[in-house]
Amino acid sequence: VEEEYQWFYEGRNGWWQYDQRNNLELETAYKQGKRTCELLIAGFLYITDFGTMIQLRRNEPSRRRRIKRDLRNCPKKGVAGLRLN
Ligand code: V3L
Repeated sequence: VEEEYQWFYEGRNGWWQYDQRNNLELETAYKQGKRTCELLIAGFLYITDFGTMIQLRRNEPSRRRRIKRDLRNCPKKGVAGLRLN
């Protein structure tokens, strides 16, 4: 059964859906009540903070993006950099 909610990170003028693996990592940590979750994205470690709802690159924290948990079918640019259409 597909989950109703999904995790997104901010792009220019819109939101990108996290890929399936990272989404599962985030959703599991979130439901466990963890404050943060570490993700490996294209070879870089990122920290997502559920308090601030920010993703940042661990060794370059100025690289930061807002994140959100929203309905799966909300408006989005695509999935993990792969555009819709
Ligand atoms: N999942 C996949 N790729 C990511 C993620 C993530 N959670 N976070 C960052 N990147 P930074 P527009 C994004 C990619 O934050 O046109 C989009 O997926 C990020 O990709 O500085 O601005 C698009 O592919 C970027 O290429 O560490 O909306 C692309 O930006 C790179 O990691 C353009 O999107 C550095 O991000």
